[in-house]
Amino acid sequence: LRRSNDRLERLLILLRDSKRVYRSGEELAKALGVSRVAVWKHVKTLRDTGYVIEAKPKLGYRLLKEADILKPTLVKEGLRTNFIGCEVRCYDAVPSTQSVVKEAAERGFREGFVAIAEEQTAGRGRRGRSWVSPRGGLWLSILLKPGLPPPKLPLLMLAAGLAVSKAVETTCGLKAELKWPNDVLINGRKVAGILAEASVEADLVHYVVLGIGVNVNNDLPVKLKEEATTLKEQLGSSVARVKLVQELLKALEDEYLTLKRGGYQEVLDGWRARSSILKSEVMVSLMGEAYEGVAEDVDGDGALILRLKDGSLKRFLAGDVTLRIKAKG
Ligand code: BT5
Repeated sequence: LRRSNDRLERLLILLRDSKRVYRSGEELAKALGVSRVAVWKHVKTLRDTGYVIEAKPKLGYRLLKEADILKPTLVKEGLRTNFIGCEVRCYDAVPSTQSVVKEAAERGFREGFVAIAEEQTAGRGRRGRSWVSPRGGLWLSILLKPGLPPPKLPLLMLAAGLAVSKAVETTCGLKAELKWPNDVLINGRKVAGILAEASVEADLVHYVVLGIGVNVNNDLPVKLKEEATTLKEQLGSSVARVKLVQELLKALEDEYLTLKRGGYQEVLDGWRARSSILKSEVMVSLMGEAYEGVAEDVDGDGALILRLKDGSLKRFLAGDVTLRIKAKG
C-alpha cells in the first residue's frame, strides 16, 4: 500500500511539473517503473479523490484541477523550512493529532515532526474543551524541543499565533488579528486556535507538542457560526491547504528560531502589531472569576497585563479574553 501511495504522489508531481501539457502514458509508466495499465489505475484513484485529469488517446494525460488533499510528499515538495516538517505524516482520521505527536515524542522522534489529519474525531482545545475538526480544515501538531526556560514557554503560543496570522495573510491576503492568548480572528471571529502541551520536568522542557487548527474549507456547526469563521467564508472561495500549510510551517520556523536565539521582544512586537485587544476594554475570565479592564500589554513572558478599574495592574498567565468596547484613543 505504501509503495502504491508513493507512486501516486510521484505521478501527481510529474503531472504538475508538466504544467497542463500532455504526458503520454508510456512516458509516465517509464518514469514510475510501472505498466501503462497501472498508470491508468493511479489516474483513476486520483480522480476519485477530486483531481481533474484529462485523458486523451495518443496524447496522454494532463492535470486540469488540483484536489485539496494533504500528503507528505505534496507538503514537502517546495517546503522552505530547515527542520519543521523534516518528517510529515498525514492521517485520514485520528482522535487528535496532539496524541499522535505526543506518542512520537515518547518514541524519540526528531524535532520538527508534523502530524496532519483530514479529520479529528476528538480534537482538543484548552482545559478540556473540544475542538471541532471536520474535513476541509487544517489540523496539525508539531513536535518541538525548544530548550527555552519554562517561564518563556507561553511565548511559543504567541509566536505560533503570529505565524498563523502571517501565513493567512500571505496565502489569502486576509488580515488576521490575534487575541491573547491563542486565538486568530478575522473580522472578530475565530478562524484558528492554538494549543501548546509541554512535557516539563523540574526546570527542563523535554518537548512541546504544538497544535494548530485552522478553519479553511470546512463547514462549521450552527452553534459556532457566530463566534467562528473559515477562510473560505471570508474569501468567498476555497483555499489551497497545501500552500497554506507550507507557508505556515515556514513562518513558524522563523518565529521559533527568533525565540530560540532570545529575540523575545521581536516576537512580542510582531504579536502586538497584530493584536486585536491591546488598549481595548476586555473581560478576562479565569477559573470562574471575571476581571474587567483595559488590556495594557503583554510582558516579556507573554503574560497579559490588565489595568483594572481602580487603576492597578493585574498579570495573567492564563485565561479567556472577551473583547468589550474599543477604548477611545
Ligand atoms: C483552542 O482552544 O483554540 C485550541 C485549538 C487547537 C486545535 C488543534 S487542531 C490540531 C491539534 N489537535 C487537537 O486536538 N487540537 C489541536 P480554546 O481556546 O480552548 O478554544 C476552544 C473553543 O473554541 C471551544 O470551546 C469552542 O467554543 C470553540 N471552537 C471549537 N471548535 C472550533 C473551530 N473549529 N473553530 C472555531 N472555534 C472553535
